[in-house]
Order: sequence, then C-alpha cells, then structure tokens
Amino acid sequence: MEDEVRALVLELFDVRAVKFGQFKLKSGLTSPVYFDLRVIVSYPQLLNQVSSLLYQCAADAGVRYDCVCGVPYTALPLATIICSTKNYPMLIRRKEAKDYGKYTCYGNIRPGDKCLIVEDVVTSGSSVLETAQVLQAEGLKVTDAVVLLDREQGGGAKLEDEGVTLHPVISISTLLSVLLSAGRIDQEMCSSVERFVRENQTFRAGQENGSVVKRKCEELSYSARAALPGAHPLAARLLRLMEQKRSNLCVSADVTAAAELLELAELLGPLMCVLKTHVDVLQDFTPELRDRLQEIAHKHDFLLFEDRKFADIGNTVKHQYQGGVYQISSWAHIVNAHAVPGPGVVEGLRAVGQSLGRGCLLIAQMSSQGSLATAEYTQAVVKMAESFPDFVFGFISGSKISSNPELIHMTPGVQMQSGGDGLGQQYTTPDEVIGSKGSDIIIVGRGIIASEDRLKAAEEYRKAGWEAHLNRLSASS
Ligand code: S5P
Repeated sequence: MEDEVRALVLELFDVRAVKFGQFKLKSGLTSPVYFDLRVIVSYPQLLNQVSSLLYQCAADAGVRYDCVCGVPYTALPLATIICSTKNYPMLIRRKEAKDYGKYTCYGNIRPGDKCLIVEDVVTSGSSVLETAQVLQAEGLKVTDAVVLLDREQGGGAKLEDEGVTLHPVISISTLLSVLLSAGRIDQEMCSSVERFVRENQTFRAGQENGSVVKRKCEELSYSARAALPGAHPLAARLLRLMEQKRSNLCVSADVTAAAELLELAELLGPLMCVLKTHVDVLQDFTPELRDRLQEIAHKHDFLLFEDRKFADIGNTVKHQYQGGVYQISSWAHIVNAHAVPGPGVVEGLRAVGQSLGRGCLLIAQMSSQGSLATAEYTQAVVKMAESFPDFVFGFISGSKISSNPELIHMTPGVQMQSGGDGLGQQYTTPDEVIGSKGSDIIIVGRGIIASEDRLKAAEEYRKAGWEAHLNRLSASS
C-alpha cells in the first residue's frame, strides 16, 4: 500500500487537491496548507483509487461493518463507490433541516448494525463525530471511521475519546515527507506546515470540557449518570428516582378538571417519574390544587413538570414563572422554554428558579408535523443548554441530540402504535423513542388518559419504556 499512497499523494498535489501558500480558514486562522478534496470528482480514476484505498485501510485494520455512511458532502461519492464495488448497503446522512420523528438518514436503518464512517479530511474530528451521533441516535453502532487525510491536529484523539477509532490513509506527516522527497515542496514549507500543526492542536485527551468522566450515554445507567459530578441536582434526583422506580415514564395529564388531575396523580404516582401538567387548561385551578399536587408528588416520589413552554423576553417570563394565578415556580420542579427569544429567556427563568432548586428543559424539537425546528436550530439549542448548566438540565426532543450524559432527553408524541391525531401530532413507539432514538424519558398523554383502564395502560407504557432502556444498555455493553 505504501507505493500506492505515495503515488496518490503526488496525484493529489498535481490536481491541486493539496495546496501550499497562505489560506484563511473558517476559524480565522491562516494555514500554510489547504486541502480541497472536492476537486477529485473531476478525475474518475483518482476517485476510484481513493475509494479503493479507503476500503483497504479499513480492511487492513480488521474493521468489520454492516453498512457505510459518508460524511456529507465530499465523502458521499467515495462511500458510494465503496458500497457499489464492495457490495455494502449505504446510508446517506441528511445534512439539511429534518422534520421531527423523520429519520435523519436515508437508507434502510437496522438498529444494532455497525456502520463505517467515510470522510475526506479530518481536522478536529467534529464532522465525523456529528455524523456518528446522528447514526447512533438512530440505533446504529459506530466504532470506526476511515479518512483519506488526517491533519493530525487532534481529531483522532477526540474521536477515540468518544469511542470512534480513526483510520487515516494518509497522515499529514506522510504527505509532507512524500512531497519533500519528490521535490514538490521545500524544507522551509515543510517546517512551516509542521509548526502550524504543532501549534494548532484542537484536543488534548481527557481535557476537553474539563472532564474525563463524560462518556456516551449508552454506556451509563441512570444512576451512574446521576452520580456524574456535573449533573444538575434536579437531574440527579430524577435519574435516581427513575432507577428506583424502574420508570422512565412521564404522564402528560392533560385533563380539564382539578379533581381528575389529582385522581390521576394518586393513581399513577407509583408508576411514573414525572407528572406533566398544563395548568392553564384546568377550569377550576385553585391554590389548594398546587398544595395537593405537591403532597402527592412527595408521597409517590415523582417530579412535577409544568409544560408552560415559555417563549418571551427574560423580564416577561420571569413574571410569568413567578407570579400570576398559577405561581408556577412555587410548585413545579421542572418547566420548559423555547429557545427562540435567545439566552434571555433562560436568564429570566433562572433568576427565579435557580435559588428554589428548579430546573428547565429547552424545547429543541417538536413532535408536530411541519415543525419549524430545523437541524441548525436544534444544534443552537444544544449549545444554549450547555451554556446554562446551573439551570438547564435537558431537552424536549424527538431523539438524543447531545452526547453529554448529564443532560436528560424527554420525548413527547408517544403511543404504542405510530401514527397521528389528525391535528398534527405525530406518534412514535416507546421502543423506538428509547431504544433507537436514544431518548431517556417517554411523555405519554392520550395513550394513557384516553384509555379505558388508565392504570393498566400506564403500566404497559412504563414496562415498554423501561425494557427499551434495559435493552439499549445491554446492547452497548
Ligand atoms: O413537541 C412537543 C412538545 C410537547 S411538551 N409535542 C408535544 O406533544 N408536547 C406535549 O406532550 C403536548 O403539549 C401534550 O401535553 C403532550 C402529548 O400529548 P399526547 O396526548 O399527544 O400524548
């Protein structure tokens, strides 16, 4: 393979897929070397050669896999050629906006299958990681990635830390030594690139995010996650009680009479970890109801979640949370907010809730058809959540969207049969939500409330959600 790699390096140089000079990178840095592998689609033979070396690289490393996914876009034709010549099924990751509940990849997804990632160039490893997380959220196993060119700036270490081994066909040091010995670059250029690589490392093993303890959620039980040093106290309490009660069921008690709400809390209390309310749909809300709810929550050890979906400027949500008729902050352990107003919405809520030990979930995706929450929006919500670890402890989302095990994912739109309600709601099954999509908690409303035997239905959902969790844990061990 050495001769082939050498020939390939020279060819890449000749077609200007590798350039030397002064290049302004997206990060603002000026780099003495630039890779533009997009050009290779214009050279069919080169395209075949690169694909064959990528395949060989995985084979030499003894990697076994069931399907292949290229990181969009440059690696898509490379993955296509590997799949078509070597007879592997391919998956295509959707890079653009996705609808809630719809798959983030095209192709036949079989949870449990091992998927090999193909990439053209790795710098920090974040593109490979992002693709790996999308695939993992669909229930696939991702342990290896092949890349044509590793810039050796820390991407390999970062991916290793996340459980993905990187197999490069060419490292930047090999590239430099081939080009130097062939007289394509001089020693000065070679040293300048080496210096750039040395001075621009993006990752130091075990130190990113200041924590070595963070691992993929799949590897940890709820109680292990509760014990993580960065877990929000409310998240830790919730994770612990989930383990104790063997329940990842949140009941959405969308009823209009206070007596019925209390009845439900009492009846289903032992089976659920969270009771979700919409107090503004009650016809007869009274301050006594708040007290009774708190007593029952204490008795059966579950948390109260007022699904208020705050979405205003900080000053307004502060008053909405604390005051008015409902005085939500005085009784609800959990509230949620849309991120659309920007960080001010969280700051306003935090000003009221933090000292009371409350916590907030950010709505990153919605279960309703035609939701405007694009993939970019969801990513921005994840970033916002990460910047408020003292108050935000998770998400309302359709699937796992953050690999940080300290954050909790709660998913609504759950019923035993997938489908809809005629008003835009879209349903997914507990097994899919917890097992394939990697969420933590199922939120079930009418699946239980509209059932003739609510207790029996709640037990069925509790059991389905818990078994899916146990299956996911054993599949990852
Ligand atoms: O995206 C969302 C977010 C939420 S919180 N989709 C939702 O359906 N919800 C809430 O979950 C919704 O307001 C309702 O209270 C519950 C789902 O109820 P179901 O009867 O459809 O299970």
